[in-house]
Amino acid sequence: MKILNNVMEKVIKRDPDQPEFHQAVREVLESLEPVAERYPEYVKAGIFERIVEPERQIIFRVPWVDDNGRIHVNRGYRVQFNSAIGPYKGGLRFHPSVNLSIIKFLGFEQIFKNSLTGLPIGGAKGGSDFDPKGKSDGEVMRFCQSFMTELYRHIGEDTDVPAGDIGVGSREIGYLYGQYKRIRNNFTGVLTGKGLTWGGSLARTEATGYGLCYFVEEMIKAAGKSFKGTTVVVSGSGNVAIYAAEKVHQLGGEVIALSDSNGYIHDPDGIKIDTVKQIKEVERKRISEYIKYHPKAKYYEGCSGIWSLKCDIALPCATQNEIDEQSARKLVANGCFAVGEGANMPSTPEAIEVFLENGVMFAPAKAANAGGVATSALEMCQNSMRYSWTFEEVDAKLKEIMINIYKNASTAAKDFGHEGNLVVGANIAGFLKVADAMYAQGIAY
Ligand code: NDP
Ligand code: 2IT
Repeated sequence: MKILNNVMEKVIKRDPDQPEFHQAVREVLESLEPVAERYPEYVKAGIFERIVEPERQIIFRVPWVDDNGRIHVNRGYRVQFNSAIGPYKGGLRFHPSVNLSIIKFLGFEQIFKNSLTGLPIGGAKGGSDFDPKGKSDGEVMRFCQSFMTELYRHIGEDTDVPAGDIGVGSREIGYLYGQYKRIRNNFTGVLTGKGLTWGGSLARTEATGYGLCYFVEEMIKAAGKSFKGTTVVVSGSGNVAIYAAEKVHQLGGEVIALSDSNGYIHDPDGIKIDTVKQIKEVERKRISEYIKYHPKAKYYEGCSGIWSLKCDIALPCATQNEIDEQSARKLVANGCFAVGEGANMPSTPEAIEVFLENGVMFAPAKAANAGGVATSALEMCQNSMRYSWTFEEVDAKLKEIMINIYKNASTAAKDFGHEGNLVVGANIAGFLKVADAMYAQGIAY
């Protein structure tokens, strides 16, 4: 019998309606079986039971008024999952699909990801079922102000430091920060992803996408390969996707497709990143607009079709569970040799199984997309020093961090009998540091 089965059973019994959270916990617990065998003291100290239960969960009402004077009510969340190794840290997601299961899965993964960065940050996540799409700047601003009017009492530069995620970019961080500062009357690094003129870090915008490519580059280098001359498919067309695509180009690969929640574009001549930035970052329009600028490119409705395009490397950068078993099989059949997860949990467990069985090099999200939060931690560091580093300095630190994460995850995989399996390696390497800290800090009787 597996040692950790009963932990999983309790998680399901306690919250039977949280499938995404179960999915994230199951994967981690399965990876941690050899750790539970080697360290019975962690089992005895209840580390596994404790780590799957958030330290604190806050759910609150967010009322706001639209441009026509109508009142709307959304639900806000902040799940402060684990503070063993540093203040709670993790993004805010504004998307209509947001619920407690999704915020808990993201917060849980964040514990291990943040630990992997090597920097002193705990795990958290938050957000709302508010949909910024189609809203005016004024509406987004009033929503953010209302959201922060509750959130401010739960966060702080040494307590909990939120950032962006889906639907929360520099505009939203600006409105949230303005409201925090107004209420608290202090200028501190309480949020990351701030603008460059008010405490933001150079390279934070690019960090998740760039970091993903640095990680994948290191992973495929071990097999004697590189991005040079490869064909790459990137899903999504938001913050992570855009800067992953930009870095792929810089490293000599060709990105041929991007998507959004309506469909995908295929440009066999290579996606023109400047056009995508103009459409998505400046105009906030749909990715389908791309074909107006580049008529040789084609647009297809529906997002999953993007995985049937022939490519060498796939970088899912949109959302959870976007690659299922069928899509994974198509990628394998088309000769894809590496997958790097820019999004959080974009591959289903069945899809991961297909990749591993077929020898596809697989970079799991916790490790591969940790560059965003790592650079957030570098932003916190610069805020504390009241100083800022150059782009080159931050980018160099980011690259070093991603290479170290790869090394630590592959070493842990080998050490615990799963050589080459970075899913197991990242989960174990991330866990050990947090478990050690929880063990040392004891429990309150
Ligand atoms: P953005 O809001 O900037 O972009 C999200 C992209 O994904 C958009 O193209 C969006 O399309 C698409 N998308 C969102 N939801 C869905 C859905 N349900 N189905 C299909 N497509 C969807 O977010 P980010 O780029 O910041 O985040 C992307 C992923 O990366 C998320 O999983 C996030 O958790 C993860 N991540 C982000 C980090 C960061 O620093 N920003 C750090 C680490 C991970 P549309 O415009 O149509 O909604
Ligand atoms: O999923 C993630 O790691 C993020 N959205 C970034 C979190 C952060 O605090 O920068």
